[in-house]
Amino acid sequence: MTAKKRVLSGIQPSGSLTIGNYLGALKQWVARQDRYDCFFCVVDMHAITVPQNADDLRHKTREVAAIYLAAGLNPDKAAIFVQSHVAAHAELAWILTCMTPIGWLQRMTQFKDKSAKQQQDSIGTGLLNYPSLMAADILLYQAHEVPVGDDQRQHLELTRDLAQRFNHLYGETFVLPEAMIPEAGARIMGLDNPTAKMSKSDESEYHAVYLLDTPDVIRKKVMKSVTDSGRDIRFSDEPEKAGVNNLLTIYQAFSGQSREAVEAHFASARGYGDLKKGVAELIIEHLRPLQETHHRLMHEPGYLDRILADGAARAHAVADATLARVKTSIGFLPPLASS
Ligand code: ATP
Ligand code: LTN
Repeated sequence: MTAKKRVLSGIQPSGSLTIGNYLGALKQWVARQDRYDCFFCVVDMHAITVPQNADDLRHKTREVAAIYLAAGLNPDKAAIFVQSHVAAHAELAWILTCMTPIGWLQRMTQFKDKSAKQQQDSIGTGLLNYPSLMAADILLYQAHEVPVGDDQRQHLELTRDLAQRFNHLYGETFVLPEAMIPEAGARIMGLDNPTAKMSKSDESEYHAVYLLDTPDVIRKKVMKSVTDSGRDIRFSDEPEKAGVNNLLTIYQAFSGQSREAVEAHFASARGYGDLKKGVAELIIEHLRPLQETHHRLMHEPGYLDRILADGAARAHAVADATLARVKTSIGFLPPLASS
């Protein structure tokens, strides 16, 4: 029997998860859990690269873990854990930080976007170093595949470059990971501004559909979404059709249908109102079971915490072995066990 390939991915507990997080990442994770050896973490150490309130961070960390389960991840198959519970992430991140040229980090689109939103003198160094930590997350587990949305493509390239650099300097150590980006739903755009990526930390009221939004709120947000002044319901790259394209993409990704089938479905629609109604109802229908399970899990914190403890133990076993090899390779003196 050949060993299963490894998969690792994570989401930051930096806000409430959106349908972008679900379609770009979570849905692909669930689809892989039977065929791969999976590790999924709640990346709280990444979340603190921008300021977080301590109580909110604790709450969001549990909430995100509960959403992983509610979305269909099975803790008997996939290891589900919190990044900061496995110290090897911080240790390997430091080692990789020392090997990461600053220029690589300064070129990252996410760094440029997020640092532009902050006062120059309050940008934490962690925001710049973020990709070295992400590389550590992935390389510790020798992950072959990393299912993520389109915005993470650049970070995966950097991870591969770092792995190659390390392997070249110290001998074959790391598997070179590949980004797995879904065909539909890899880049869901903001409902209020279809030229910007939907993001969980955007504070505008009509920007994102959150996975835990009530049906009424979902209807309201989708009905208010920005479209154009026409009535042509088709997929399109034209900038003015970005809103309609985004709604059709959301429909396609949730329904699993082809583009042609989605366009055919809306061929007899009377206008964008019908399109919006169709999209809102499909989202509501898909999120209902997830919301019910999530609600139940948040009332069982003991159960959730046990799953996270078990996940961290499984993560430790793999991560600590990789870290030990790395430390030996680079020349760290192994400590003698105390007597
Ligand atoms: P933040 O706004 O806090 O930066 P985010 O919403 O961009 O957060 P992340 O935690 O950075 O979410 O991303 C988690 C996963 O969800 C990643 O794989 C990312 O590519 C994916 N993802 C995030 N937003 C979208 C989106 N709009 N469309 C598709 N995938 C997305
Ligand atoms: N940077 C990612 C979150 C993330 C991640 C990872 C994704 C942190 N570590 C490891 C995949 C693998 C983001 O979505 N902003």
